[in-house]
Amino acid sequence: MLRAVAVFAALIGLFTSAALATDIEVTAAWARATAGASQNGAAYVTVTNRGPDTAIVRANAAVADRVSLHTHQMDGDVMRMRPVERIDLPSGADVTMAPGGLHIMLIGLVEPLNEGDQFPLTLELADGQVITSTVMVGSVGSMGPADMDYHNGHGDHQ
Ligand SMILES: [Cu+2]
Repeated sequence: MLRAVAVFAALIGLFTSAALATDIEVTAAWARATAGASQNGAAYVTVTNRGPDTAIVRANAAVADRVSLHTHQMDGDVMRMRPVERIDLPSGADVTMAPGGLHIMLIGLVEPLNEGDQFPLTLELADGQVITSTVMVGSVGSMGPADMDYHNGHGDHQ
């Protein structure tokens, strides 16, 4: 299992800015390009926690005026986004954010997110750790790193 995790992390290493802290690893950080004139966006990360229970309690990114932790919940027949105070990172678990579920809401984007862009995202954890990852921006309909051409998308953007 550890080997599989390591290989997976290596495969998507170009997305990844592994935390210096040893117990928490962000193995994917991505966003969709914004559609049309949308002022808001969302980022998604996968976090592996090899340490004790903790939680994401805050996120920051310079690309947006405000960044908040969101989930989706059914409200009657309608799926709506809701802010959450924390996103739990249980010990030993992988927590994967994805469209339709947990996400990091980017409210009031400074400029649109375009496919191929990348930007830093900082996560603050309940135990005081601060982890900065590089978010890769995929297509408007991207479902995650697996369908993003990260080999061409890395490193030499202005
Ligand atoms: Cu949201």
